[in-house]
Amino acid sequence: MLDTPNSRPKDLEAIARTGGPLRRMAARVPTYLTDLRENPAWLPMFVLARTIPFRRAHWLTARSVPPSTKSASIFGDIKAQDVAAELRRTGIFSGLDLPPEIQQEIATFARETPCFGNFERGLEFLAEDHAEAERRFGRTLLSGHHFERVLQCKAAVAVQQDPLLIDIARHYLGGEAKLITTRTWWSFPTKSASEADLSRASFKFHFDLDDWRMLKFFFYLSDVDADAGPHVYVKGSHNRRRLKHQLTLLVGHSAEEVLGFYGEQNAVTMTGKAGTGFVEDPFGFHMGTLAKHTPRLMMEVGFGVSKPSKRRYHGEPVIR
Ligand SMILES: O=C(O)CCC(=O)C(=O)O
Repeated sequence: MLDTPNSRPKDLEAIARTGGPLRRMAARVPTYLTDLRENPAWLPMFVLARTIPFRRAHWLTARSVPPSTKSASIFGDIKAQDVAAELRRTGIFSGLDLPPEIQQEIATFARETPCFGNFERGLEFLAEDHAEAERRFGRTLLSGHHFERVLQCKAAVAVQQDPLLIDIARHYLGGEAKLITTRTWWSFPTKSASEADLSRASFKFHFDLDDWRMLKFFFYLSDVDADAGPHVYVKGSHNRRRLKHQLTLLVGHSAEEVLGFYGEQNAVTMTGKAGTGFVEDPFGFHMGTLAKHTPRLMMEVGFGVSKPSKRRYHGEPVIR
């Protein structure tokens, strides 16, 4: 989930993220139907994977881990077992930093390749033209995704294919772990957002429910300080769940409610220089915050255990 509202009521994804609970659920119905048509096994996952007993039962089906490949990783000598152990304990591991030349190549690609605003393919612009694009489209543009264009970038593909990532995914999720997402996107600060846009966009803790067991690797491709939209993760919330958060239909919950239960001291704000990388179990509560002054450029590589959704693969809410 990303922080991308805009003020037009016809934008279902914006309502789905920012409206009241009933409107949010109703707005997601077409998306759910698309998922169901593509993969009927999505429905039991969607209904049951939010509950701890069913998740634990599913985890018992994990296949054993095949031997690691011997090929060298761009991340150096990090042990997948150690990362998986930390993931099991806290839900997040940091210290997977990109080599500078890889970070620079992806950042250059992202600057030079037009992106799509607010997940809409009709809103295409170059990141440096963001202010002009907002005027041209008459819309607040909070995000810009490159969708499948990311695969034109050799360095991004090298990250996606790095042997350490699949090795960590297998040690954590089981031998059947497979690639399910690869995306790059900008999160833009914007002058034209109303106060309402900003307050809706900024803080919404949520958990991901795209598969039974998932892992997401995130890489900052621009420097991210407290004002550049850092990612926030609530440690421990991946395997301890308030009953209310298991029986809810909604994945998003207020910061007050989440921090009140899982503990403010467990919320980690991930800041770091361009190239900083971390991996998390996205069943734990997390969120992206709004970039206040400088755009944030991010890459995500996600792993799961089921057939990947075509819709989600490059971050697209619904394939239109
Ligand atoms: O933008 C971010 O930092 C968070 C992305 C996110 O919430 C997600 O991929 O589920």
